[in-house]
Amino acid sequence: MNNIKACIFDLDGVIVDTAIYHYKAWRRLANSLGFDFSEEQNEQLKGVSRMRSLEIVLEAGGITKTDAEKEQLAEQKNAWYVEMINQMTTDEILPGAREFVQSCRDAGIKTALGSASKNSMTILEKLKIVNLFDAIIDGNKVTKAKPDPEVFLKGAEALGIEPQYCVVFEDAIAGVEAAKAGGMKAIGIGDPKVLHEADLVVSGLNEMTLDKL
Ligand code: B16
Ligand code: MG
Repeated sequence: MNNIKACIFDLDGVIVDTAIYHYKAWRRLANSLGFDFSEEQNEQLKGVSRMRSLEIVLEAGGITKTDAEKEQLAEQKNAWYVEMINQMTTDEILPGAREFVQSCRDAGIKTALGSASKNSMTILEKLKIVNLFDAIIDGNKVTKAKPDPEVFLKGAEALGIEPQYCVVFEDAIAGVEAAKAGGMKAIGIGDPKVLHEADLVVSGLNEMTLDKL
């Protein structure tokens, strides 16, 4: 992976783990509609956009809703989710995340956030790490969800670095695919068997060092 000039980080599952809060909010929504939603089913929602997540939850309950109803349900889930992330503290940054992003910056490598979440800014503020990123591209700035490369291409553009010099850190299969589709390198965070399309897989940013780039 020579010549890396920029690192683009996914948020949920890479810098912080908000999956538990997403799960609690989706489960509460499912319960309010009369069915349960398991932690196992929740796995399918990682890295997936809010509306697509809602569709998966409704499918699990065998429920159909109109578009207007879906908007309302997604809004309700988000309100519950936001209530929880507003309580987050700096302790919730994943091990090694702050240190690795900072080491990239110290080495002159540009850094960006590339997340599907429309709540990225709130989370970064709670963790007090807004300033770790030269560019922040989140769910409010993109129209196409991963595996479409839009979020990462916009990140590269904002940094002024061509895709071939960028590496993306991702915990979701769709995110690794998005990086590859954008002509970038991908480092998976998680299980190598799941993220087999990645150029390298580590268990967390605490395992990353600049010489692995
Ligand atoms: P929101 P990432 C993703 O974040 C989450 O993994 C996914 O579970 C969530 O549905 C999505 O953001 C949208 O989040 O409802 O807050 O806009 O992994 O792309 O950082
Ligand atoms: Mg993720």
